[in-house]
Amino acid sequence: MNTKTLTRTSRKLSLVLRHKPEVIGLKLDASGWAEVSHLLAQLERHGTAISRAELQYIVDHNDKQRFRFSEDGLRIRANQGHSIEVELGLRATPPPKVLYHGTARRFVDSILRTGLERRSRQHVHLSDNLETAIKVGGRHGKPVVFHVRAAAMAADGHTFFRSDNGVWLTEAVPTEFLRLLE
Ligand code: HQG
Repeated sequence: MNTKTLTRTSRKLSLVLRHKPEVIGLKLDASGWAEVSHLLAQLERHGTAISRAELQYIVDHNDKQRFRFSEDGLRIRANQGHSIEVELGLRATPPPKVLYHGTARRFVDSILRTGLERRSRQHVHLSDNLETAIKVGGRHGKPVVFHVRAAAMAADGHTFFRSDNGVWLTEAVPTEFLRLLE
């Protein structure tokens, strides 16, 4: 599979496993899992035929490890990033002292007014390093980074989760825990 096809197929997987399974008539269970055989059949039916081995390759080589197979290899799901309601079953985990959130400059005023909201996704996404935050922010425009006092939030009763691919997730970040890094 060449790089272009790989990226295109990986994007399609993000779409159907996180946001719109219905575009290929895919069914996810309450925890976001799809049967691999059903996924491959529906992809083929909708013009994106790939083999089981190619799917394995995409899962193994995905830059952010966005997807994972179940232990028995029969099911697949996205590790995080869902907009559809799924129960990932992640364990509440104490966060590090500081986490980061990258966003675009044009969202700053609004974020300083209302805090970080999850918007269309299930959680606000945070990273434990600046580099990732800058990259995430760059997807939306000129990147800026917020410093999040995560341990203080946890002490205040906010719950944090860490997805299988290392993204920190929480419901919302109130303004008092946010500081814009200049
Ligand atoms: C912003 C990618 C105005 C928020 C990344 C963000 C991540 C507000 C945007 C994952 C706001 C939502 C998620 C407020 C939040 N006012 N804007 N009060 N609160 N926002 O894409 O965090 O490559 O849903 O700052 O790596 O950018 O897809 O979230 O800019 O892990 O695997 O609203 O997606 O992963 O945008 O990215 P998104 P995100 P993948």
